[in-house]
Amino acid sequence: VASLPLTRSPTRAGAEGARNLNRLGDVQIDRALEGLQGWVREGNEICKEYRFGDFAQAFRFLTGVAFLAHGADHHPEIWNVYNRVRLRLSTHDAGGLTARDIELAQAIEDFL
Ligand code: H2B
Repeated sequence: VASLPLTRSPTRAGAEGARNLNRLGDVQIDRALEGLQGWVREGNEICKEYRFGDFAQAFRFLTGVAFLAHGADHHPEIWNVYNRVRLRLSTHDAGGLTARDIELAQAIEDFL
């Protein structure tokens, strides 16, 4: 494919500079999830399933997620069938959940 027109947003947390790879504890994760509607914890990941009106809406959402992920240099596992989207987030470099996962999930919710 030709170059993607994805530009990095300098305002996005985690885009540049020192990377926080401190794993969050169970209590911190539970507290963070209270503010993230529909997100659930599954082991070392947080996940959410979205349902849209049709494929175009689902993929419009995913296109926005791609920009957010690229800007944050943090990338969800993405699953899509027609109007359904599932996102899973984990910090592979840390072997668990970190603030980067929570921040990207929050940015995705803000964009929704
Ligand atoms: N995304 C996710 N979800 N977890 C990571 O640990 C991660 C990432 N690491 N995106 C980043 C990229 C790292 O591998 C690169 C080198 O910045």
